[in-house]
Amino acid sequence: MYYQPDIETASHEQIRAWQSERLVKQVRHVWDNVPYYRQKMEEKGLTPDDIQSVDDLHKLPFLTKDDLRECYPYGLLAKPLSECVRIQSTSGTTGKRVVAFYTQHDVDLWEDCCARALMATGATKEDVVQVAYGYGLFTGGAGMHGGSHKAGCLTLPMSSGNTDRQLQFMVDLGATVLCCTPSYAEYLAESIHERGLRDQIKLKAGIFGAEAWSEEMRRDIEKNLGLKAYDIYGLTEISGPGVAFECEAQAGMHINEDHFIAEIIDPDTGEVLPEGSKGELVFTCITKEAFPLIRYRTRDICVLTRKSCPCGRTHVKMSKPMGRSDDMLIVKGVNVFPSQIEAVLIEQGYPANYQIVVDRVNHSDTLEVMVEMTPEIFSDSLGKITDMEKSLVSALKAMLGIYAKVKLVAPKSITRSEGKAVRIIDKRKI
Ligand code: DLL
Repeated sequence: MYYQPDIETASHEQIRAWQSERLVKQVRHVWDNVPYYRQKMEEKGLTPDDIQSVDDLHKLPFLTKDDLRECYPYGLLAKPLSECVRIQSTSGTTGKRVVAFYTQHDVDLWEDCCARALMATGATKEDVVQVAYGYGLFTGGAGMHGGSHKAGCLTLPMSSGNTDRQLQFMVDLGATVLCCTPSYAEYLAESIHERGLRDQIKLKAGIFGAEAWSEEMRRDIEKNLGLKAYDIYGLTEISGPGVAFECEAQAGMHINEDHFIAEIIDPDTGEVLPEGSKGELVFTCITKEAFPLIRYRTRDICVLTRKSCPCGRTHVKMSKPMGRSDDMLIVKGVNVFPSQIEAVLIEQGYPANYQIVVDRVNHSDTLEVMVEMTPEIFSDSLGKITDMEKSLVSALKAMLGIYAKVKLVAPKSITRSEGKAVRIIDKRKI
């Protein structure tokens, strides 16, 4: 059983004791096996002996996406490759992807976390779980799939897309739990309504995450799909979905504190902030073997609380992420950095004067890139604009993995700003 009351309702003191013991071991493991992090510790004059408990965590250096890029692909690996059984991946800042490695033990603990998320919705082995997160390098499909197996549910490995097939299986096989992004859940709800299938749907719970969604969206989805909608949070670097998950109280996500230590820091100074402060979420993996990131800066802005939860779980809760301390956008569930778009433009010979417009049309995100031409490119472009745009579309697709509409515009037509360039216009209301 993956609802583990002895762990999930343990006292705060017990949790801290586990964390201290595991942290000390983990720091030693990383020191011994990851020369990059060892050097970072040495630069701060630290050795593993300086870390005796969670109280010493703040002394350790942070890791960021830049460190991941510098160490790509194997530089942060803490186990021999021969002991790894899986990679998952997500986009990085300038083209280099984030590649996370897992031993079998790591896959197991990740799936345990996802199983906990499922059990928190009341799922049992009588349930039919439709996993409509993408399968493949993205962690959504694989994580929830493994969690569903562990929880003993009948698992429908649908992956994302192919809405007709999703709905056919949902009806024919009587799916009771739906796992997908909240925007896809909205789209499915609309398709169900259009096809008049509402009476044939048996869904009772949905586990939606990987992107920001509002309470208003929650109410809409709950009403239109006739289910209770739960939030789930995670990131590839730390394992994937299931780092934190909502319980029946639907008021914040419990972080699996027996595996991850969470801190909130001031994104500008790096100073650790007291409970209840809004700041950047930082994670330390204390049980992972292959890719055990220490003090990893997620760039997600949120608040942590230890207020007691009616569900009885004692693990600290995080609020929904309220934004980011970097410029990452999530479009159709895919992480997109303006720097990736800029790199493509420069590589294709365009000046880096562009504007990204993100919108949500019919419950689906749209991405448009307006690219300013130089006077030379402009005078050369007569009759060739469509081809030039097409070639940028395919270069962007190769970089980002999703379609972006491209519009080439005349020199000096993108409004100049007096301060920082306005690169992103996000029209979605979240
Ligand atoms: O999105 C893992 C995941 C899959 C989580 C399925 C939940 C469900 P990445 O692609 O690495 O991993 O993106 C991680 O997505 O830093 C947040 O900015 C954002 N994010 C994830 N879950 C939520 C959520 C997966 N529930 C990045 N609410 C994170 C808001 C979320 N943002």
